[in-house]
Amino acid sequence: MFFASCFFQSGFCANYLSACQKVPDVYKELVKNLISDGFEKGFVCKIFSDKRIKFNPKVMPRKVTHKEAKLHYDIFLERERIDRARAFLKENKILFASVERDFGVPREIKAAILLVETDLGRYLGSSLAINTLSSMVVAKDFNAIRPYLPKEYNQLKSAQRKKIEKKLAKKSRWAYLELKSLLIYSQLNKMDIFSIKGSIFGAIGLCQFMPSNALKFGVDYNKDGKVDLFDPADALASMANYLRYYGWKDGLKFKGKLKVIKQYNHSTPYAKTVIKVAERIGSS
Ligand SMILES: [Ca+2]
Repeated sequence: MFFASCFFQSGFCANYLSACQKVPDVYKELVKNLISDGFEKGFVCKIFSDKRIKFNPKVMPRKVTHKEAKLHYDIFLERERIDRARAFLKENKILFASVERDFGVPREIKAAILLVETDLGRYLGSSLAINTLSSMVVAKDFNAIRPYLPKEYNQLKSAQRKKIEKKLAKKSRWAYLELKSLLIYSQLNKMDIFSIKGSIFGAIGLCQFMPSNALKFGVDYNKDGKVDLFDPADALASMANYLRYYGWKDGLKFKGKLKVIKQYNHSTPYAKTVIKVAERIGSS
């Protein structure tokens, strides 16, 4: 079918072939896999031959050595941040009330998650999600990422090395699924993939969803025909939709709340911080 259209539309064909030839070597196998998984060749080659496509081998070591529990969450309890969260809630009062009515998750919890995740939208990540996820997919070889690992990883025993190699393979497979979701998300919502910034692990939007969750839980709350997680209305409703799916309901006790919020980020210090921040936002 493709070659037939190539035959009749030689201009398109030439563009397509030259785009595929420009795909950097590091991404050739990835592009091949995406095409065999059903993505349209022209679409994938155009993206991966773009000058904005970068490979960052430092992404994967961060994923392998990341320790969530060590992060300092206390900063989110600072007065200045709580005040800003309260002001944000006030500015978006109608939206928060509407989402709370439709999904039943308290506005203070949502504001607290927004504060912790993206500082209320101030920090949405500095890299393009496509680059972060693609880099993670291909950076699965231990020797290739070795220079970027912390010193303690320099002299690993064979069993430890095997463990890391297994972890790399697993994270690479995970990143591939997320990359596919990101491509689908951008197509479905007609978003330019090069406009989608992400966290160091490829989470996107005000609510910092991984792309697979954007597809599963994303809500077009402002009814403009697309799920835009960079839009406060869609981001808040999607977040509430996610929390409701994982068991948020009225009357949850502390342990129940903790359990649901840990589905958002698998860290007890994170979940405890969100609850504390929400309490402070709500108290006058
Ligand atoms: Ca929308």
